[in-house]
Amino acid sequence: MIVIKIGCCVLLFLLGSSYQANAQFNPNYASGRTTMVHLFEWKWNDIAAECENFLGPKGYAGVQVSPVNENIVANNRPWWERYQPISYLLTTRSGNEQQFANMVRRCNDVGVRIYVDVVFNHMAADRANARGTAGSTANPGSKSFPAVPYSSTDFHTTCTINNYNDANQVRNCELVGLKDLDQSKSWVRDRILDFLNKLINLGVAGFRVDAAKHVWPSDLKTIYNRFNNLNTQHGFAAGSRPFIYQEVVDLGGEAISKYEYTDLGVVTEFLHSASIGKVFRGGDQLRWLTNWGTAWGFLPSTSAFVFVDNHDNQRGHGAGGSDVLTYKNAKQYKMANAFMLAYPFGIPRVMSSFAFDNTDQGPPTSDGNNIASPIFNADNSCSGGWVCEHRWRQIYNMVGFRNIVSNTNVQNWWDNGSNQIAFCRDNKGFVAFNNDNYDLNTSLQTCLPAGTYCDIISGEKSGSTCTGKSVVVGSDGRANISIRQNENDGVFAIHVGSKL
Ligand code: AAO
Repeated sequence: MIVIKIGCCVLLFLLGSSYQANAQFNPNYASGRTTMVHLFEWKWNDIAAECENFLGPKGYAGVQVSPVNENIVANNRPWWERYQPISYLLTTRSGNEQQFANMVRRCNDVGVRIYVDVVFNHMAADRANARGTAGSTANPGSKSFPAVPYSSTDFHTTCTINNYNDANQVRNCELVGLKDLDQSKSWVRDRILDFLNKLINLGVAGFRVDAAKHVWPSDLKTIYNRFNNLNTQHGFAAGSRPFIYQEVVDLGGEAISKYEYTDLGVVTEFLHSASIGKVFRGGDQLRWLTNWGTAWGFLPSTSAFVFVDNHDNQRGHGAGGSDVLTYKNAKQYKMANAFMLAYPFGIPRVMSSFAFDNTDQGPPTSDGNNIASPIFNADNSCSGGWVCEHRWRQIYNMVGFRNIVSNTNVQNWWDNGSNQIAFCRDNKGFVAFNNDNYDLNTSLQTCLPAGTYCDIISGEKSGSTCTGKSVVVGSDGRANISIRQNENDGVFAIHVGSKL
């Protein structure tokens, strides 16, 4: 420990394990990148190609991949079978270990990091003749998972979570019947660490910790502190620690608080998802967004992992309720994503979905079992059952916007007293929104140098022309901004890179 005294104040610089714990807040993104995408249920080979063909070139920083370890095979192959582990073998419907390793290598090579959704709160729930995606068998009813191996002594005693006001119950009982591992046991910790350190050695940059709310923070701390450093052969600086973002649902009013986890890593901010959905659905006025952040009850920016929707709440699982916006409300969804990406708050994740009609429906398949690859259209969009929100111009161009304006501040906030707002990010970018049912058409301060700029929402720069709306910024930084109420998009955005 180094102690420095300055006048009245004593600053302590802690080295060693607590220094390492701090580094768990850093996503380890390649320089100049800011935003990850969840490629929900994609196959490893398809993600590798997507890193090279689209994500790298468009400036995405990383990919959250679906769980990588062996899961139970459930009838009709619902998406949620992947949250019922059978073993830590790296074989799922997304691919095998060799394909996973190859994906991590290829993505890192083009500056796109891989984050794994890791499920270690629990194993699979009761099921007769349980069989996994790598061919392992188990008997969840007797808590026997021989392919790890785990036996009944590795689990908490059987009880059901039905009261979220009882923290002991939430952490020691079974979430929807999933066999609840006891992470205070050294055998259990060692198996989890073998699994996670193997992923680190394969080159991943961090983890989404599934159901972290259901694990004791003290047990998580012990596990996190034993993570290996990131693999320097994948371009990480020596001593880099895995990025940790923990799934803790806290909309208020329950026994467990998100703040119990902020010392350990970043935490999912579900209030951000619920609030941004409410605003852009018209339940709150856009002008109130002027203090977006902790004033809304959110975690501090550096602790907050933010998203418009996730794989649960886009289909009514988990938390956020009917306020959550999804691809099914395309105009408002694009506006919410554009605001999340334009405003300097939190560590954002873009959702990329497959289309669904019911909440259990799994990803598109070729034969009812094997996951089908997305089909790419000439305009960058996907078909074959894949929505690919991350390939919507209005979203990927705002990822580019966030990269360009990073480390700048909000300036010149403007609103019309209702649902039209605009702001600058220093002199790097300008964005405007119209969620009123009448046109926005007025002169606004863009803070940008004089010139003609291409709106990256209605189109994009193509050589020396713009495929969408363009605008002339005068020598005073002002421009006439127009977003008509009947336009496809309620956003207008320009930045120093979109100058013609
Ligand atoms: C499936 C079947 C079940 C079956 C089970 C076992 O659907 O019927 O019993 O298998 O055979 C996913 C699916 C589950 C699926 C599971 C296993 O969503 O349907 O069960 O795989 O295959 C809680 C947890 C949170 C969890 C969320 C879904 O705290 O960790 O439930 N999310 C993660 C994953 C998720 C996964 C798992 C965990 C399990 O992202 O995909 O499950 O690995 C309150 C609490 C929340 C709680 C919700 C649950 O939320 O605060 O902590 O989330 O209840 O409903 C308002 C409140 C809000 C409240 C919410 C809902 O919004 O403000 O606080 O209402 O009541």
